[in-house]
Amino acid sequence: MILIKLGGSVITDKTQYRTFNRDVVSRLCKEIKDSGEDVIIVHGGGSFGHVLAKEYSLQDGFTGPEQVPAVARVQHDMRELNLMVIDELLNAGIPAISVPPGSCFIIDEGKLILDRPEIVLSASRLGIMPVMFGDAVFDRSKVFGICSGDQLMEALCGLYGPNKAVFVSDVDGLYEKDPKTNPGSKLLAEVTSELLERVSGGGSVDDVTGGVRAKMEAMLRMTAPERECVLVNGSVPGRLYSLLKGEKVISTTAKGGLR
Ligand code: ATP
Ligand code: IP8
Repeated sequence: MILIKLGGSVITDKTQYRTFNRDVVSRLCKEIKDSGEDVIIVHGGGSFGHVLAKEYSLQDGFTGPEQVPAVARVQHDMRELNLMVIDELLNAGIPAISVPPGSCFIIDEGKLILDRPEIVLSASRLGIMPVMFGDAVFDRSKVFGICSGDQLMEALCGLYGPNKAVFVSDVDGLYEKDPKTNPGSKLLAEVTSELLERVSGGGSVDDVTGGVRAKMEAMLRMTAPERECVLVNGSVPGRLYSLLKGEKVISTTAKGGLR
């Protein structure tokens, strides 16, 4: 099976609070359906999650009562985004349900703990895709925190043991520098721990979960001899479909684990 994260950079406009890229999501859902592959999708927050989380420093946990309405608002906005993604999956003919990560995960000592795996497993055994997403989640020591879609990918990798993990974003892969601000930057077909040290890469806009660097670290941790971990551009029509069908496409593959 294949795990796919639809990144916030491709499903939303990360520079405009709560802007959903419906046409792109609709196309990506059709590409996934047409591939005929057995997949589970996770999605990121984009401008439905990062804007308020950053404004109220929700990633740092509880620091003051002014954060409390923002925790509720981020959960609200993320559910709205998730239901819009689910709508497009259903329209594409993929039975899918919303699984807010707080319903089965808790954060403990900075780690995401899957304490109720039967919720996701019951859905997937029935042929229904449980769709999780980056969100504000309760934390045993910091009261709450932000769980990213990339962390969920790692947790689901442990649960399902996929043979491929695909991270869909709005760039062709990992570059030496952010291609949006450095147009001549070189695309890396493969990334290792050593190469990642030479890469510069926060998010292109406000991002509370570590941007492309944290994503590459998660991808490197997920690598295994029998598993391919790839970063691919979902803004280019047909590219995700081709990758799912096993064709070689422009992308970055993580190799060799995180050292
Ligand atoms: P989200 O975290 O909201 O789900 P995402 O998973 O799509 O979003 P981002 O964390 O936004 O991914 O990372 C992708 C962004 O990182 C790109 O839009 C790109 O502009 C930016 N970026 C910064 N540095 C680099 C780099 N060296 N190579 C590639 N992209 C980079
Ligand atoms: O977009 C973070 O998840 P990500 C979600 O996968 C929020 O990094 C709520 C900021």
